[in-house]
Amino acid sequence: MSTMTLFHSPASPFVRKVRVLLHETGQQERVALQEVQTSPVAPSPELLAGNPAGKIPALRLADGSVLHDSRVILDYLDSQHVGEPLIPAAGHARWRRLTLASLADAMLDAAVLLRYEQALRPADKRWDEWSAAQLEKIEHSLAYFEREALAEIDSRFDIAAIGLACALGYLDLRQPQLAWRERYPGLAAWFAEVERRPSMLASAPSR
Ligand SMILES: N[C@@H](CCC(=O)N[C@@H](CS)C(=O)NCC(=O)O)C(=O)O
Repeated sequence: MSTMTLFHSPASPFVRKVRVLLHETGQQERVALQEVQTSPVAPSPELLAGNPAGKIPALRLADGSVLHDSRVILDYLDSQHVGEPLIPAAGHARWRRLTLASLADAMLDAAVLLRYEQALRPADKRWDEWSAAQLEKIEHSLAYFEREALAEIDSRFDIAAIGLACALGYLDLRQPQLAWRERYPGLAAWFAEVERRPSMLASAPSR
């Protein structure tokens, strides 16, 4: 029976990270999904009650307390299973994998801001240079993963790999015109493998 509630929306890549980790660690049944509509200009009142920032994911625990954001939720859920942790407990591996996960999050931050710019901001208020700068952050991050971190990412489907997989999936969903596979064949080959994992299939965003 579910003892926790995950506030979510089907397309959120930050929520997807949580859902992938739940699946990879066999904890899906412990969490019920509760869909909320939220945006920077129209935060969900229900969500605000648990997360004053009005963002998803937020996870309500059995005692009624609420955890956010995705990094905190992933850390918590990784401490709740008996398998090999997906966040290394200590040492160099911990800081390296968390740094790679953070870079994947930075890509997601840029991609989500870009999406708001394109879908929410009135056309007469858009700032092209600002959007271009977000795209550049994504491009620099993709280049780093391809050239500096591919073997590391490929070595284990953990916190860093989950973050990158969800970021690439989100680019496909919202920025398909980027055609990132053409410039990053190593990432493309890696993603072709991991997007077939049951955890990725079960959490695939609806279009
Ligand atoms: N740092 C946060 C980012 C979460 C985030 O940006 N979520 C988006 C949906 S994908 C959101 O709730 N946006 C509403 C807002 O920005 O007010 C995390 O890792 O959970």
